[in-house]
Amino acid sequence: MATMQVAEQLAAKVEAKHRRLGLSDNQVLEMYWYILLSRRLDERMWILHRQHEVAFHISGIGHEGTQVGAGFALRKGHDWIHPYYRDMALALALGMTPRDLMLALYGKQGDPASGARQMPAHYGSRALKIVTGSSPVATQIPQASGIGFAIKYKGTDEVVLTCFGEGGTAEGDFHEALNWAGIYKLPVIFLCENNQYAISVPMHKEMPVQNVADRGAAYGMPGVIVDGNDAIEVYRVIREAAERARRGEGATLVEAKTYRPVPHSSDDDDRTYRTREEVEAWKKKDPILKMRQYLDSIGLLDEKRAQEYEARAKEVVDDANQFAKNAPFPPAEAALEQVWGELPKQSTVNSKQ
Ligand SMILES: Cc1ncc(C[n+]2csc(CCOP(=O)(O)OP(=O)(O)O)c2C)c(N)n1
Ligand SMILES: [Mg+2]
Repeated sequence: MATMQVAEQLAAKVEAKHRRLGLSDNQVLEMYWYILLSRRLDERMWILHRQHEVAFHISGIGHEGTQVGAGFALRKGHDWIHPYYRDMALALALGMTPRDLMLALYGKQGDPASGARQMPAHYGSRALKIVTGSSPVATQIPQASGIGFAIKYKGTDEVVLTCFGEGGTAEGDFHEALNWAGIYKLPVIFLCENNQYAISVPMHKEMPVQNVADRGAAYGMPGVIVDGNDAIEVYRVIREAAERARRGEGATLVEAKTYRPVPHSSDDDDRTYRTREEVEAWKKKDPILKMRQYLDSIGLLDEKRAQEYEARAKEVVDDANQFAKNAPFPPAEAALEQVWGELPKQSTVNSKQ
């Protein structure tokens, strides 16, 4: 019986989906690591908010499969990323560190996204070509088309990925961005992380069509639907979109169907607009579970190894938490740096004036 199981596992491994897609065993385990790390970091951020350690948190819980799948399909520090506020796992997969993200959460000196000027979850790193966003929903989408235009103009082989929720597709910015990218065949991947809600508004009140992907046709680009809780599937779809963009065939709209099992933000109470049964049903399709089941089925992650991953994640999260907690706040005069070329005369913040 044991021999049978080993034989079955070996056969599954040979045909394992990630291998057929060109991902090594180490890479797929690394994907699991980032999904898990993001989840544990995110959970800690919720706790810190409830302990009044930090002022605000907006979470990527539930979206990690989509984001890590997408991140692995792109070239770190080479392709451009224009994320939105749920993209913590994407930021991690592309090279931002838990310390970076905790510094932003605490608003401490050294936050690479904005030098502690922005709210948390405005992910950004100049070195990694991650463009920090604005708070109004969907503004990053036409900016990503602009980056796509610049890439095409310069003739480089970069692509740009931008992410947004399905609620964001009701904004004019979304339609203008896709129209432009469609006309000029820009190397852009539009990734909609469809979690079924825009805060308390359910999808059927956000748009008159069944799928966000249906909207691609109106702008002359493919609209692809993917299970957003299946990181390997997302990897496949985003990689295809990136290859298409690099061949000069233009943009792709990808809709990753997923769910946000937690409230919209630290300031939301989701019990007012959806049932607990609905939330529990989605938790059964959680991206961590899905990846664990897959890795287990091909003999790559047994219980013991999974516990080692958990212990390592806790260590990394503890370290980032302590690091940011102990870090200094920026000096008051830093608030005006990189805002004006010349400080306004009436400025009282800068003691040198
Ligand atoms: C232009 C604009 N309108 C409204 C808001 C308030 N707001 C912040 S997030 C959000 C919901 C967006 O939903 P969706 O695009 O589906 O993304 P999700 O939060 O579900 O990931 C809203 C209405 C905003 N920030 N900007
Ligand atoms: Mg949404």
